[in-house]
Amino acid sequence: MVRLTHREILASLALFLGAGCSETHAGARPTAARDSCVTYWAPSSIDDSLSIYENGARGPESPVELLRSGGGDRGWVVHTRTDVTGDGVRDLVVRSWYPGSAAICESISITVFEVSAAPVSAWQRESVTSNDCAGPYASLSGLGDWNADHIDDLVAQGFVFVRGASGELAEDTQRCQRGGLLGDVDGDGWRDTGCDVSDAASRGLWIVWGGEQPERTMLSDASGGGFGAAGDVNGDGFDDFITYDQSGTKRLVLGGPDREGLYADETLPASGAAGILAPGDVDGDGFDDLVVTDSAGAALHHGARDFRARKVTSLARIAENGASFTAAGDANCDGFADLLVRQGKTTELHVGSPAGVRTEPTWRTDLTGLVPVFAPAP
Ligand SMILES: [Ca+2]
Ligand SMILES: [Ca+2]
Ligand SMILES: [Ca+2]
Ligand SMILES: [Ca+2]
Repeated sequence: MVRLTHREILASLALFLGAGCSETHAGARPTAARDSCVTYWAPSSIDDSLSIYENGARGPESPVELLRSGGGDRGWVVHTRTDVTGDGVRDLVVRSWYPGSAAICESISITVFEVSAAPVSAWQRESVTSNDCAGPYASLSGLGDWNADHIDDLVAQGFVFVRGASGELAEDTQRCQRGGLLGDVDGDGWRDTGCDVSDAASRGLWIVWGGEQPERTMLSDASGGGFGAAGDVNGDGFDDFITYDQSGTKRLVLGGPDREGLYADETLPASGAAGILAPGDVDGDGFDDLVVTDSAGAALHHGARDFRARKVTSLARIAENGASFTAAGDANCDGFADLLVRQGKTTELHVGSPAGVRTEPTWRTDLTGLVPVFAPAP
């Protein structure tokens, strides 16, 4: 059974919607506890390794361990936002791929590292492999509990992988083109999931409501769009999320107890296509914030009781056009959510503060694939 811990409720997810933002996840509310801190993994395309960093007061510190197996010939893609083993702790899902020898086919392997409070060397591995030339698993996302067995599942390139009670990963017959955890939208203590279903019989955007007996509600009968978690931007205790349609228009939907009464509050941003990232509460005021990227640049939209009256802070001094943002969780363990900013071959950590994102980076690395991983909840 997967019940939400307090920390998991606060963990927001993110949305990759085109130029600007990287796929990511995050979320931290100011707290004296270290449980909001993250550990960093740096996938390296140079030496086929995964480096693990631990956090210090200024951010990630020297790598403490290296994994060298399973990276494949073309590197790693790491996904961290789901709990596929059902123990209440998010796991690390790694996709690695290998070029085919004869034709254009590639072999793709998805490996689940079970994350726990135990030393990393104790992690278990599970993997599935595809030799499907037509559809290698080029994307990965967490799905929440798709088949109602209280164990989180995965979506890889439109294929649903369900995790069985005995630990195996198996391909489901249903298609979910894009899916992901939205947080606890209806406030019942169970995580809820969004899914864009492309099957003709059930085409549309669906929400799978977590619970002892999970239910599904269709939000829209139009397929070709998707969801992204937004955290709780208006601080009412119900997680909010973003939907986007086939044209790319994104709308903020505020969570609430009425599953049938959800409505889109506004279009984000008003000017059109953009990336939206949910880093958590960057300024520590108790409202989760959003990083919105559009043609005018990137800005931090500060969460507020009335989100329409929110404050907006430009991030132009932190990143020029072309930079990508990744939620960093609370990398320096001060209770404020932080941002990773990647520009060219450099990744910088910009930490949150009461005024917003600090302009000067506290940490810099030449690793471009850095992926934050949340520490296990206490
Ligand atoms: Ca719920
Ligand atoms: Ca809310
Ligand atoms: Ca805030
Ligand atoms: Ca911080």
